[in-house]
Amino acid sequence: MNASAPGSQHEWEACRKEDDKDRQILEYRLELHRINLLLQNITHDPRCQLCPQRWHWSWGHCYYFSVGLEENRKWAESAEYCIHHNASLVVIQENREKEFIMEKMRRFPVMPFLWIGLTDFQEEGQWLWQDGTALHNYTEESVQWNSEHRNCADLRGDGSLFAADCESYGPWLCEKPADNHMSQPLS
Ligand SMILES: [Ca+2]
Repeated sequence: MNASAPGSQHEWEACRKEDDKDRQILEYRLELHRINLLLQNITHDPRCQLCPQRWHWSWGHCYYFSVGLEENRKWAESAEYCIHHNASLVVIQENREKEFIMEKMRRFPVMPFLWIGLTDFQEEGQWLWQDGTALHNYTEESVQWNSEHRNCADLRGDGSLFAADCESYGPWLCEKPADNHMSQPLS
């Protein structure tokens, strides 16, 4: 009988609405929690990062400067390091790539040179990049100090290239394509 009284009915309706509201708030909080977890997973997921840790992204590629991170190596050992990380010693194809590298080199206090993926040990004087392309195809620069015993090119901070003894120890620069689709430059 009490339940049918107008006052009680009103109270019951009010309670039900209050319950609905509480349930909705609870649902929103759960949803928020789920979204937070999702965001946390995404941002901590290495697949969502453009480059591995300590690699630098530029125009769809990842670059690794060994300076301050690894002991200096001979040219061939440097190349091996890159291959081991699914990369190669850098092949400088464009001006903007060279500028990116030079800009990075300026930030390191001590970086006399970097081993790069350019050699002439197949044929003296025929400088070839690791991908088989020739030096003169895309840049005016010549490799200075070349001789029969200097078959590995090093890159200086001012962008110039020098021939060096491949057995010398130095820092190096690896390069690989960034494999995440988000890393592609916007067109
Ligand atoms: Ca040479």
